[in-house]
Amino acid sequence: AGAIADAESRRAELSLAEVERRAAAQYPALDAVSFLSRGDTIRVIAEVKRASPSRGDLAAIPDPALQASLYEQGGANAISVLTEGRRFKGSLGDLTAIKKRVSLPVLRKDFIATPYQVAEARAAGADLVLLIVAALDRATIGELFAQIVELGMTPLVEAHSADEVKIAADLGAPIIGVNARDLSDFTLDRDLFARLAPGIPDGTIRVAESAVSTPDDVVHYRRAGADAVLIGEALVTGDPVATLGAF
Ligand code: IGP
Repeated sequence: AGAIADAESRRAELSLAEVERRAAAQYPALDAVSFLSRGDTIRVIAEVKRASPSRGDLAAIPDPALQASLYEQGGANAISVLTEGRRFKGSLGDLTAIKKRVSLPVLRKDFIATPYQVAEARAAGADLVLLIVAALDRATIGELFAQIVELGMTPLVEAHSADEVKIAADLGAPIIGVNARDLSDFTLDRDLFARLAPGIPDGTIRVAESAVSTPDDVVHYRRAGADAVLIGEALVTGDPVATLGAF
């Protein structure tokens, strides 16, 4: 409900037509799949995240664009930006600023529920958009998925159960993320990725999300078949270049 209220308040600022005009005027989106495809080493999606409902304030991040450029220097393959304001203290302005500074694909990480938010993501320069299966009904996720592709962006579809992986796979998601954190009660299950990965079709980029903080965690997910890991907290609370170097 918060995300919808946020979207409503922004809608009062700019019309959908105006946002779509700005989206059409952007540089074309980068092909995130080529940046994240399986290689000799695991790929890293590095997240700019100030706070979360489960962990509270994490870091001030006075200059999100500098933060993201440190990730790029550290060897990250894509950047995730929390744009949700109320609980994560992010904004679309963060994404716009980051996109101007890095040459990696940038993910809009938010509770995307409306076509307006998807158009807004592209207008801000996003290359990828998160869709959370648990938060969307089948018709809506299908429509948003199609719109993301239509705008040249890549959907990253997040699942938390075998049924949700099936929904993501049926959509033809090029990238499927398994979130170790249950968004309904914030509990962590570090073995969930290993259990769900076999249900993710070959050719899909498999991403392990959340609570990755040590090189051992990365090795654990690599062994379980992850092509990429998505890391937030560990990079905003420590030295990002050193942390990424250790991975
Ligand atoms: C990053 P962590 O534990 O490294 O900070 O987690 C990322 O997985 C997490 O921010 C996340 C998230 C989400 C946040 C994954 N899916 C959906 C908000 C909404």
